[in-house]
Amino acid sequence: MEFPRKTHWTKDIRPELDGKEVVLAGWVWDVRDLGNIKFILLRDREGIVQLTVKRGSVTDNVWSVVSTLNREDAVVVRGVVKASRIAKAGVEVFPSEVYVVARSKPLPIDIWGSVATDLDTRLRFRPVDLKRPINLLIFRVESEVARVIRETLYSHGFIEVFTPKIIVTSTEGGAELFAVQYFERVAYLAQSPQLYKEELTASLERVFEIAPAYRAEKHNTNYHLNEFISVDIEEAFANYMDVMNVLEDVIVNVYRRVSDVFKDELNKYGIEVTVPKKPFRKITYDDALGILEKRGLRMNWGEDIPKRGLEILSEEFGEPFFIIHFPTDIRAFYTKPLESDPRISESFDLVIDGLEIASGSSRIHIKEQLVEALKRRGLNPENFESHLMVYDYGMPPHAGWGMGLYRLMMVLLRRTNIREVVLYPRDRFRLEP
Ligand code: AMO
Repeated sequence: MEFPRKTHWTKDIRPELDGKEVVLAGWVWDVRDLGNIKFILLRDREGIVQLTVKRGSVTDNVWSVVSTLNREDAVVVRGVVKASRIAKAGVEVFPSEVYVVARSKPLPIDIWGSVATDLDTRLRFRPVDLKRPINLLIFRVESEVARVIRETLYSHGFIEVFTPKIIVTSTEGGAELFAVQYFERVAYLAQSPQLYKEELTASLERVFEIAPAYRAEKHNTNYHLNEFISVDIEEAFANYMDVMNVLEDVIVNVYRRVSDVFKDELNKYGIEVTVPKKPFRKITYDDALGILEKRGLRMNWGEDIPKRGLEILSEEFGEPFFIIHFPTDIRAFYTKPLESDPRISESFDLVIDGLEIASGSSRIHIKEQLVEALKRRGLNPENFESHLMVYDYGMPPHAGWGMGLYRLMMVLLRRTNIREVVLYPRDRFRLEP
């Protein structure tokens, strides 16, 4: 079927366009039939606009086509914009041509909000669920978040890189690897770009990557997935304090941009975005243990702080904060110990609303020390030969972090389940759609 090309998004249909001819395209959100007049709400990615069709003012053909419309039929509409005092958005469109380019069956789930559907069912019908206006908003925000992260990192002199996701070594602990058959050998899906991004500091100096990471986590929680988008940076000639500073900029810019661009739309769903202030509070691991003890959560030195502990600390501080100086032994082998006290490390986690959003550190850049660190953790340096090579040729001191994009989206949009901010989540039990 021939049909004209879309000229405007629904959100662009404003009273200022009064009298102008436009071509819209999207889906029938709702039809209100008052006999000789029909109101059709047309939805596209950016919003909803009202089409007004009066019998006698349109051709018989348009009237009969419009009479057959059902919710979610895909349509292309040519029409004239009219400023209006009665229509909701102060504007409506009077169609002169209507093309039904695809018909829709009744939907398997309710996207209009009259019936609540549980998340499991929604994810089963995810391609349909994604038509819901809140979801359109979530994923438009996610795109903007990725954009502002990129802009901020470029402004700090980083360039975007792409490292292999099929690899041979574990970087973040062996238990969580997915094995893949790689012709006659076994390979693994990358848990993070860690070793590659570190190697790149010896050539490209400041790099970042936004890419999937794969972890065979067995726990099925509201904030773990088996595939997630990791935002990673690594910077040469820098330490953990320097890269924490970059992370603060990223976070503040993300919150500010989302607040600037989406404030009104988010308010409709009761979502408020409060822009945090720099610099973020920094407490040491030891301080954290002290505070938790006072609040009745006793921990042994050297244990990882549990989720409940992070929640208590967030209740205490409100704003995003860093925990720094973790015990060296609970961090990955590449983490640099403090020169003054090697039991603790130049490491940090960023916590927002009781959730770990990012973690990072200064790295060991001296080959002998790195080999020692591998051995201390029972890892065989021979398996890391291709990585260790770069340390022979002027490896600069460096530091970096990794941030879970979906975790950031969760706290930013105050979603309680990470799956809400993922198009097609991969968890312990979900491999499709
Ligand atoms: P880490 O293992 O802490 O550090 O991961 C970095 C960030 O990634 C997110 N994340 C996850 N998000 C969803 N589902 C998961 N299963 C999951 N696992 C981790 C979290 C976490 O803070 N290489 C280091 C980073 C570095 O030091 O540069 C690393 O991977 O938000």
